[in-house]
This record gives sequence, structure tokens and C-alpha cells, in this order.
Amino acid sequence: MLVTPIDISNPESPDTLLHLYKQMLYTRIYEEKCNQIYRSGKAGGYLHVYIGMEALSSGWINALKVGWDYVITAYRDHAHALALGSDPVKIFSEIMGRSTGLSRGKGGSMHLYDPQKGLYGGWGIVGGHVPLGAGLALGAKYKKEDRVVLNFLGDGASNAGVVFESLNMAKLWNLPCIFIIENNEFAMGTRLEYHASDTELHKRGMPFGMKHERLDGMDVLQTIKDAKRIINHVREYQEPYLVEIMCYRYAGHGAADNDQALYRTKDELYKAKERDPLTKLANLIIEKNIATPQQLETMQEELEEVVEEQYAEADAAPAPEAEEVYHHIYTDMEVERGH
Ligand SMILES: Cc1ncc(C[n+]2csc(CCOP(=O)(O)OP(=O)(O)O)c2C)c(N)n1
Ligand SMILES: [Mg+2]
Repeated sequence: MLVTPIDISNPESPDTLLHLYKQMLYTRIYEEKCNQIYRSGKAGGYLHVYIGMEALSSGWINALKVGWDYVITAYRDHAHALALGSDPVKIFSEIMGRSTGLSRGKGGSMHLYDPQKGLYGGWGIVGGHVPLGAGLALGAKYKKEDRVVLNFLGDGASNAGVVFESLNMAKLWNLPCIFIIENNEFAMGTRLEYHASDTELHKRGMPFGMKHERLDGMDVLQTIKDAKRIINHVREYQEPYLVEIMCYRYAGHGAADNDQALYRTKDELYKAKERDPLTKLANLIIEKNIATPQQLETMQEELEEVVEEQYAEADAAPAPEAEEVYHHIYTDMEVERGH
């Protein structure tokens, strides 16, 4: 297992920088494999990658108390699960609908679920999980547990009615919930300016009296600093927070349309990649003489091999028995998760 959450108490130490780079690079290679799995016809349903946005998942999730705090997100969920330390073989298995999958092969790419790590999905209905995240925070507050919820949602999702209802109640009851709007500039093929009347999405917190900020999501070190500050605040003062994080989606909306992004120019994509979080961190590592470009290349080759092995292991697993369709759907799941 390679992508376990890491100690970021000293994020600029050589070991941490290297580990952060490894974690983000691994996530990118892993998701390139996910795209390939989908295209080879081995994944049912639908699949969406986080490529280009890895600094968000690494930056925020490493700043959590993993296994204690909660994470909930939409369908672009592989990077969140990996950063939490969910088993990569089980994620591949889930994507391919195998019995060994993280959700027993019943959810697919969009419905990763790993309560032991604090991951409560993986949800396909745009905006639909946001009240569930607020509910997790309500549960924690009610039980006087000092858990914090990272409630990730897209820029498109930030327009959903239920999101506004959740923001209202989260502030009304001062729930320890951080609403993280991943502003990757697109909702499917619709650019931000065409779907949001006010493109400063962090202002969604304003009418509810909720603290809100717009942050850069392309620099993992900055993201870690922001995440620590805001998570500490929410844990200590028990109130919600809304952040809009500026990032960019490199691939198409989903694996089925990755190469057909007719709604943007190649030049725009090229410019966005100049801010790439991995390149930025690699340059810093090289500048500080922590590793040479050759060593980073070797790391990449090793990770590519690991991902291939993990894929092969997942692919060897069987599909669930037909009988399984009746199990682990409602109440028996409650007992199993032990919360
Ligand atoms: C309620 C609902 N409406 C429409 C869809 C179809 N749909 C899937 S993804 C998506 C765009 C969401 O964009 P955003 O929230 O920005 O997330 P991103 O894909 O950029 O991560 C839409 C409209 C859906 N899944 N659910
Ligand atoms: Mg978006």
C-alpha cells in the first residue's frame, strides 16, 4: 500500500515533500489506469477522474484525523479514497464490479464507500450528497465528538437547491462541516460563466453568515496550510466553513468523453497545465536537491509497475454471486460499519 495518509506536521521537510509527490503521482498514474480500464470495456456505469486536481485531495485529506473525521464527495471520488488510504486493489475491483470491491462490486467507480477510513461515498446525484455530509456533521455534534466533515462538491453542484438548504441548516446549527467547492471551471460541457450567475462561488456562504474563502488548489503546500488552518478552526469553534478552490479539470467530464472537449481550446488546456501541481512540486524537489529528475523518473516507473500489479490482482477476482444482490443494502450495513 503506497498512498496512506502522511504526517504533514512539517510539510516542507525533504521526506514529506517526496512523500507528497509520490502520493500525487501515484494517484495520477492510478487514474490513468482507471481511464484505460473503462475504455477496455471492463468497467460498467460511468467513470470520472480527478487528474489535475490531486493537490486538493492530498492537501485536505492529509490534514484530517483519518479514520475519525468524515469525507463525503460526488462521483469523482477515486482520489479521495486513495488519499484516505483505502485499498487500491479494492478500488480497482469496485470499478470492475468484482465481489472484492470496496462496495462489494455493487457501486462502481461513482460509489466508493469505506467507513473505516471515514469515507461515506461516492455519490452520483449532483448535489445530492451535500445534505448527507451536513447530517454526518450533525451526528458528530450531537454525540459531542470532535469530528470534522469535508463535504466536497463541484462548481456545478453549488447551484443545486439542496446545497443552499444544507448551507442554511449547517450555519443555523453551527455544524462542523467544511463545504469544499472544487471549482474546476466546468459542469460537464458547461463553463462556469454559463451556469453561475455569480462566478465567485465562495459567496454562496455569505447569505447564511458562514465564513467563506476562495483558495488556490494548484499548489499542494499552500493547500495544506489552508486546510490545517480551516480544519482546526472548525474543530475548535464548531461552526461550518465554505471554501471555493480554484482548480482545473484536464480530462473530459468522464472517461467516455475524455478526448472530445469541444467546449474549450487546446491552448486553454495547455495554459492550465502550466500550473500543474505535480510539476510545481517536482521542480521544488529538484531545486532543493532532494531528488534528481532521474530519481523522480525512476519513481514514476516503479509506481507504474505497482499500479499494473494492483490492477492484475483486482482483475483476477470474481464477479459477485447473483444472490448478493439481496444483501448489504439497508440495515445489515448499519451493523457492519460499527458506528
Ligand atoms: C441531479 C443531477 N442532475 C444532473 C446530473 C448529470 N450530471 C452529472 S455530472 C454533472 C455536472 C456536475 O458538475 P460539477 O458539479 O462542476 O462537478 P465536476 O464534474 O466538475 O466534478 C451533471 C449535470 C446528475 N448526475 N444529477
Ligand atoms: Mg466542475
